[in-house]
Order: sequence, then structure tokens, then C-alpha cells
Amino acid sequence: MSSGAILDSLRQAILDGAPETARDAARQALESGLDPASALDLACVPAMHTVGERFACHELYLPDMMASSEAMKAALSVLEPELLRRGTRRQSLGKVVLGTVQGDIHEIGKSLVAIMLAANGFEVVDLGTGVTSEDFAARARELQADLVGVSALLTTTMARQREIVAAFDAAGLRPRVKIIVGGAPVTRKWSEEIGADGYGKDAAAAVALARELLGR
Ligand code: B1M
Repeated sequence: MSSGAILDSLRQAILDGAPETARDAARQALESGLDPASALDLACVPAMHTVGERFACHELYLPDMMASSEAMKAALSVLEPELLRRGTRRQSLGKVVLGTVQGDIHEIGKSLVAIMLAANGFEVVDLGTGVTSEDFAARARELQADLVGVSALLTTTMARQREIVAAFDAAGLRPRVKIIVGGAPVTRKWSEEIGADGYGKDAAAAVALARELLGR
């Protein structure tokens, strides 16, 4: 099968919410010599955007969106080890604590940012989803993080990013610890408004920002 056909079947498997097919297509992509980052950028991420658009106009419902997330995670489970293997470095570029805010269970984008940071030489501690301001601050202090990444996917939960910036200020953790924010509804303007140190449009931008902020 051609690379284009493999990417099409990966994209379609995620749209169909078919984890087994997605896992097989991701394996095929690697076996055919495709770069794992390209498989993510050209098939997986666009498929999830399409799922979001279809959900917004009621062509898909919550169970469909959940099935697509499972298919995306199945593909990621195949692509992640290869992304990490290709990015292996000896020296850490800095310690990053990352999570999705309280009240928000969206984890895929945050996990992708975590994988790309790790693949580029950062030491990453992923706190998961539903992370409170207090937990972000406590874990950043305990782990002596250089950078904290805060993901939010809902317009209703992005306000938590402001709370987290304030919690770090109140705890005296800044300016030593830098805070970056991201997620579908988040913008550069918002990150400036809440006083974060930066905004990452996607996982690649988050890596570039982390390097810039930590001077690496
Ligand atoms: Co949700 N959901 N969802 N959802 N969901 C959205 C976000 C939505 C836009 C869909 C839509 O209506 N079009 C909409 C939000 C609308 C809004 O707030 N205005 C929405 C809604 C409404 C909901 C529920 C409220 C639905 C309901 O229950 N009625 C509910 C909320 C539950 C909650 O959190 N409390 C809900 C639930 C779910 C599922 C559980 C079904 C599932 C998540 C499963 C999971 O993560 N385990 C889900 C999904 C899959 C989506 C969409 C379709 C896809 C999200 C995704 O994984 N994208 C999403 C639509 C969309 O975003 N277009 C949608 C792929 C991922 C690679 O992209 O997450 O954007 P993304 O991450 C990118 C960048 O944003 C950036 O880099 C990533 C990689 O490029 N980025 C960062 C992300 N975090 C970053 C952090 C950084 C830097 C960059 O620095 C720290």
C-alpha cells in the first residue's frame, strides 16, 4: 500500500472510532518507513479536528467522539515509543511538569505535547487531567520544575489557567518557574492577558517555546 493510502486508512480509522484498525494502520505507517511525527500531523491530528467539527454541527455525538479518542490513543500507543526512540538524548534540557486543568478531561493534546517535549530532550512529568492549581504548584515545587505546561480544551475551563498563574505568583514560584499554556480555545492574547510566559499553538510550538524560555 502507498504511504498516502496508509495515512488515509489511519485517518479513517480514527474517524470511524476503530482502535484496532487505527493501531494496525499506525504499525503499517512505521513499517512503510513513514516518520511517526508525520503520521500524527498528516493523519491523526486532522482526523480529531474533523471529529470536533462534526460534533459541533451534531453530525456526531458524544459516544462517537469517545470512540474516536480511543482510536487516536491506540494509534498514539504505537507511534509514541518510536517518537521517543528517535529523540533520545543523554542530557536533560530541563524539567517540565504538565497537566490538564481541573474540570477538564481532555488528555490527547496534552499527552502529545508531553511526548514531543520528552522526544526533544526535556524531562517530563505528566500529572494527567483534572489537575488543581494547588497540585500544579505543589508538584512543581516538589519536583523543582523549570517549566509548567497547562492545557485546557474548554472555554469554561481555560479560566483555570489564570488561577494557576496566580497560584504560582502567590507561592513565590515565579519568575523562576515559567508557565506555558495551550489547548484548542487558548490564544496568544489570552496567555498575555493572564500573565503566562507563553502560548503554544501545537506540540511543535510548545517545544520551541520551552527551548526559548529555558534558553536551551
Ligand atoms: Co470534547 N470538546 N468534550 N471530548 N472534544 C471539544 C474540545 C470541543 C471543541 C468539541 C466541539 O464542540 N467542537 C468542545 C468544547 C467547546 C467549548 O468549550 N467551546 C468539547 C466539548 C463540548 C466536550 C464536552 C463538554 C461534551 C459533553 O459532555 N457534552 C465534554 C467535556 C468533558 C470535560 O472535560 N469535563 C467533552 C468530552 C470529550 C471526550 C471525553 C469525548 C473526548 C476527550 C477524550 C480524551 O481526551 N481522553 C473529547 C474530544 C476527543 C474532543 C475533540 C473532538 C478533540 C480533542 C482532541 O483530542 N484533539 C475536541 C474538538 C477539537 O478540539 N477540535 C473537543 C486532538 C489533539 C491533538 O488536539 O487537544 O487541540 P488538541 O491539542 C493540540 C493543541 O491544542 C495544543 O497542542 C496539541 C497538539 O497539537 N495543545 C497545547 C494542547 N494542550 C497544550 C498545552 C500546551 C501547548 C499546546 O502547553 C502547555
